[in-house]
Amino acid sequence: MPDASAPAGKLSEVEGIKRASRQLRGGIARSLQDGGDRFVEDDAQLLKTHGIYQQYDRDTATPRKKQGLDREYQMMARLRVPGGRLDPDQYLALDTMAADLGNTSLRVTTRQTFQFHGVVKGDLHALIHRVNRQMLTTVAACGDVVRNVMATPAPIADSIHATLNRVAREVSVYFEPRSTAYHEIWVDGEPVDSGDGWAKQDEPIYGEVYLPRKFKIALAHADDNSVDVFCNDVGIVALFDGDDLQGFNVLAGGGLGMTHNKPKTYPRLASPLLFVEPEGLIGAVEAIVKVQRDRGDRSDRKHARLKYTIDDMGLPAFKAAVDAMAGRSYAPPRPMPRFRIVDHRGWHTQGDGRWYLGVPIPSGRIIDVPGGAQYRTALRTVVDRYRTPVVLTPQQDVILADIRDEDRAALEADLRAHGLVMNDDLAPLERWALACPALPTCGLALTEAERVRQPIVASVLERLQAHGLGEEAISLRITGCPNGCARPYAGDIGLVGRMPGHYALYVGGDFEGTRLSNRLLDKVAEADIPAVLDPLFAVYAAERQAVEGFGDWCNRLGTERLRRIIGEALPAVAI
Ligand code: SRM
Ligand code: SF4
Repeated sequence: MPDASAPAGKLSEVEGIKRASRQLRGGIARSLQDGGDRFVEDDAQLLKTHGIYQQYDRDTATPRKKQGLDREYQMMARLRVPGGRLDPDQYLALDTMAADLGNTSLRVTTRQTFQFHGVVKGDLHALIHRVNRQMLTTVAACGDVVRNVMATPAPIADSIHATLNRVAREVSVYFEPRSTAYHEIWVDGEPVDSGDGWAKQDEPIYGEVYLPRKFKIALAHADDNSVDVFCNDVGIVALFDGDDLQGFNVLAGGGLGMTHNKPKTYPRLASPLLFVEPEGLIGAVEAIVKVQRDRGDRSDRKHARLKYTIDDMGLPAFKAAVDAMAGRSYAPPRPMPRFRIVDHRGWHTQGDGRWYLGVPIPSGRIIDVPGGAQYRTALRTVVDRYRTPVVLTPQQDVILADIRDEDRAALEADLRAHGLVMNDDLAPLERWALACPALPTCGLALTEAERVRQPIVASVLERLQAHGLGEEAISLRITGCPNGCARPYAGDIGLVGRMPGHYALYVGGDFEGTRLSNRLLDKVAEADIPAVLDPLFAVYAAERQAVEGFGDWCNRLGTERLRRIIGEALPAVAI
C-alpha cells in the first residue's frame, strides 16, 4: 500500500500495534481462553475494531484503591446498525442480552446505534456471539476504520427515505474490513487462536495498517439534518428533484474532538467537496478514504483525523488528490437548500397508512429507573405486543415504526402506564438536550454529563420560562470532556466538561447544525450555569429579531458583547 507519501514522523504506538496484529487478531482469542478480568493494552486497542472498549467503573476505583483493591474492569460493546434500523426480534434479543450479560441497560448513541455497558470479560464472547446470531454485528463500530453509517431516521415510506437508508447500508457493508479475524474469534464457535496459521485477506481499501484514525460517515437531505451531517469525516447530502435522486454532494473534513488549551486541535465542520451522480458515490467516498489512508498523520493521533489532513493540504489540493485517486475529475458541489431539523418524536404518519411514534429517552439510556420510568419494560412490552420495528435516532431517542391506526391509543397508553412521558409533555429544551455517558464508564470524562443532564436541563428551563422563552426550540448538549461525543459545538448551547464540577460554555452555533459555536466562558461551576445564561436569555427575549434562534442571536451579537452582558449582570463571574 502506498504509505510512503504519509507525513514523516515517528509512527504512533497504535500504528505499531495494528501492524503487528495479524490483521486485528493480536492476542484476543488467547486472552479470552486464558480468562482473567481484562485484556493487555495492545489487545484492548485492537478490540476497538471489534466494537469493544475496555473500561472500568470509575465510581468504585478510588474507594477500591484505598482498600488496596484493583479497578473493576468491564467492557462496553457497540453495535454497527446503519441508519439505526432494527426489527422487533432483534430489539427484543438485544434487550435480553443486556439483562443477561450487561448492566441491564441498552444505551442509544448519538450515532444511531446501541451500546452495552458493564459486560465482564468472561461474558464477552457469549455476548458478541449472540449479537451475531441476530444478524447484527459489532465489527468496525469503533477503531481506525469507517464506523456506523448514519442516515435520517424517519421511517417514511417515500423514495427519499428509502434511498438514504439503502445507501447507508451499502456504504456500511462496502467499508467493512475484509480481515476474517472478527468471525474467527466471535462468530465461528469457540474463540480460535489461529497462531501462525492465520489466513491473510486482501484489504484493498484499508491496507496493512487500516486508517490513521476513526472515520465517520452520515447521509442526510437538506430537509432533515438530524444526523448533523457536517460533523462527519464524510457527509453525504442527497439532492432530489421531486422524487428523483439527482446525485450527492459530498462534504469532507468534519470532526469535533479537541483538547482544552491545545489550539492545534479544534472542531471543524465538513466542507462541501464535490458532486457525484448516484452510481459514482461509493467510488468517490472510497477515493476520499484512500487519500486519508495515505496522507493522514500516523505519528500524532491528536492530528490524525481527516479534518487536519484537509487543512494541512488545503481543500483544492485535497480535491485534486481525490480526483487523482479516483481517476476522474469530480464536479464541484451543487447549491444546497437551507438545512432543517425535524422533530421525530411524537406521532407522525409514514405515508403508507401506518404511523410512527418517536419516544423520548433521556440520554438514550433504556433502563428501568428504580422508583421511576420503566423504559426497558415499556419498550419491551410494546415492541413485543405490536411488533414494531425500532429506529435509533441521532438524538438518542427511539422510534417505533409501522403502527396501525387502531393500535395508536393502546400503544401510547402502554408506554404511559410504565411512567414514560411523551413529546408533548416535554418543553423543547428537554426534548433537544443531549448528554454523553461520561462518568462512571468513560475513561476520558473530566466531569459528569448523563447523570447531571436532568438537573441542568431543569434549571436552565426554569430560567428560560422566567423570560417567557419556555417554548423556544433550543438545543443543549452536555459532554464530560472536549471530545464532543454529544456534538456540543454544533447546537445552540454546549456545555463541555472542563474540570470536576466545571464546564466550558459554548454558544453561537445554530439549531440546524450548520455553524460551529464559540467558547464564551471557560470554567463555569455546574451550579452557576443557569445564572450565567439568565442575562443572555433576558436580552435575547427583549431584543431578538423575529424567528431568530438563540444560537443565531448569540452569533449576531458576538462573543465580546455576550460577555459584556454577563459581566454587567454578574460582576463576580470571571470572563
Ligand atoms: Fe465519542 C471517544 C462515546 C459519538 C468524538 N466516545 C469515546 C469513548 C469511546 C471514550 C474512549 O475513547 O475511551 C466514549 C465511550 C463512553 C462510554 O462509556 O460509553 C465515547 N461517542 C460516544 C457516544 C456513545 C456518546 C453518546 O452520548 O452517544 C457516541 C457513540 C457513537 C457511535 O455510535 O459510534 C459518540 N464521539 C461521538 C461523536 C458524535 C458524532 O460522531 O456524531 C464525536 C464527535 C465527532 C467526531 O468524531 O469528531 C465523538 N469520541 C470522540 C472522540 C474525539 C475524536 C477526535 O477526533 O478527537 C473520542 C476520543 C478519541 O477518539 O480519542 C471519543
Ligand atoms: Fe467520554 Fe468525553 Fe465522549 Fe463524553 S465526550 S463520552 S466524557 S469521551
